[in-house]
Amino acid sequence: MSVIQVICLLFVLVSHGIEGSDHGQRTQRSLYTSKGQPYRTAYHFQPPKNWMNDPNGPMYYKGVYHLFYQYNPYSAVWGNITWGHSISYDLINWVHLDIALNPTDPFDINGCWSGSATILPDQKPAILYTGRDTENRQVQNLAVPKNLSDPFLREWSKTPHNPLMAPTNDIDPDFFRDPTTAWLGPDKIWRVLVGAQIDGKGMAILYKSKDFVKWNRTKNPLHSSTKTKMWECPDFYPINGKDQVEDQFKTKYVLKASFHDQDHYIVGKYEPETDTYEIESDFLDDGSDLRYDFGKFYASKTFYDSEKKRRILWGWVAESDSEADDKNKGWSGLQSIPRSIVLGKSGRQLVQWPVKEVERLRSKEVFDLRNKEVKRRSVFEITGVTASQADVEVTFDVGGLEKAELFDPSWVDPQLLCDQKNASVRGKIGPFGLLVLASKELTEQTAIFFRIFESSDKYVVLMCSDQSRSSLRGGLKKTAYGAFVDLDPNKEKITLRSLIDHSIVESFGGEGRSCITARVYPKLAIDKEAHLYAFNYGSKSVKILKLNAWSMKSAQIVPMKRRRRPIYGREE
Ligand code: DQQ
Repeated sequence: MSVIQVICLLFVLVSHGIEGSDHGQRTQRSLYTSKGQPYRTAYHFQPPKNWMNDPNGPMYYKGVYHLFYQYNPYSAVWGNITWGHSISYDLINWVHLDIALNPTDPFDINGCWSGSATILPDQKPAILYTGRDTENRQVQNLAVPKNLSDPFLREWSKTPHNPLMAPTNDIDPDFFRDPTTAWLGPDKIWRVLVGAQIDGKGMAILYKSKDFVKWNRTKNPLHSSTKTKMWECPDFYPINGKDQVEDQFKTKYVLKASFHDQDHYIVGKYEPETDTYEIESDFLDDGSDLRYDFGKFYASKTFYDSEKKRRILWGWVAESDSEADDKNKGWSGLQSIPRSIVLGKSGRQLVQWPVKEVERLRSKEVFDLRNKEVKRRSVFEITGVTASQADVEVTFDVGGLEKAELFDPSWVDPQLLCDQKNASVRGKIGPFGLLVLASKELTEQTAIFFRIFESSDKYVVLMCSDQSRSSLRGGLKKTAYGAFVDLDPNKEKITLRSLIDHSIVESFGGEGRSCITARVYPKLAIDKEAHLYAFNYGSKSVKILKLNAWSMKSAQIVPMKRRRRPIYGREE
């Protein structure tokens, strides 16, 4: 964005009177902590109160990032679903606007469910979303901004042609939803995918349209699977290449489907002339699928950021406490820190990294450690940072690999393996990593760690995020999430980054090749009582080449109010 655009935006914001909250003043967290809200986050996106699930229709439009989300305005549990709406200039600081889509018409009276935004060639944004109609059928609808000169696109009108896509005889009206962002083929015809289940098979049905209003279903779905049930929130996009039509089809395409509470993806080549998708691997749903995140992360959606030429991924991070807990808290659900997503060097799988903008929240004080040997069975504290609100990056150098334990080829599912070999199970090379949201005496701790095994032809790196000792509170799940990391420890160092924010820990292993997000609800390790440690419970020492930890400032995630103070994301 040019300087002139920034100045114009600042002017627009001041004239619209958006209330910001200076650091140290009101933030989404400080609004709540006085009311005993240890789990409210400080820099992850959440609405002021009530229920939130899927990210919807994220887009960058004329200098502003928009995030819509599935939102229940009345309660902290799922229901009465509308589209909440917030805007940002930097993907980190947000202003909450009024609800963008409410269930008002026969074609969505029972809920405005998930969908996506498409920027049409004449620079007009359009939203395709699922409505539940008067008969509770799932149908696909179109909404467009009422006033294109409003920079925040606050009001949306639903076209009188709705519904544009309705379930036909073979489509179960309960399994037909969540349209993707549409794309234009070389023939100038629009394509869009809708998630479905037909004859017990999960699939992405393909529709085509010349005018974005009249849509025809193609004979075959773009892809389907006998191994899965309903595909929710499909996503389909070129990776590596640009989204411009000229070279968009020369690159690989990712197809993501949400099922089984997890976001799975495959990579392949898309042929727009025939609308065929030639895949490199398929969904198997046996624990071996490629996944965006191996922890709590669902119904995600990407969008192309035309300003910074990057693809951004958002995912819904649900609570893992009880419904009664959510009602007590008065809220439920977070969004992940937006991640920039690229195809890794191997060309086989994706690599994700928190958007650079989040680093502006890092405070000046930093814990900086180099070349420290972490002896076998040892732990040390990382001091001087606010451990409940931190960003930690660490690089390990692991030698003596010939001592690694043997890998059993039947260990296909990394989560099962992390469950069996959680952080308290000592090993040879590993477990080593971080203990986050830990109490002083370590009675509470969330361990994020690695183990290295030797298989017949290579070393296997396992990454775990272990909640078995996360909280002294009863009734919480004690899952240990797991992922294999596609790296050769003989040739590469092992890196870990964790974003810690009161009740969420997002971890990125192997420079973002494997990601695990966890929800954590400590009883002792809250706010100033939280501590951060590095540990090695293996029988071989490991070396920390570099460890940096920063306290994180709170983001400004606040409702719009008529005040004079401006807010925008480039002020620091
Ligand atoms: N959430 C929406 C649906 C979608 C599901 C309803 C996925 O459209 O399939 O809130 O979490």
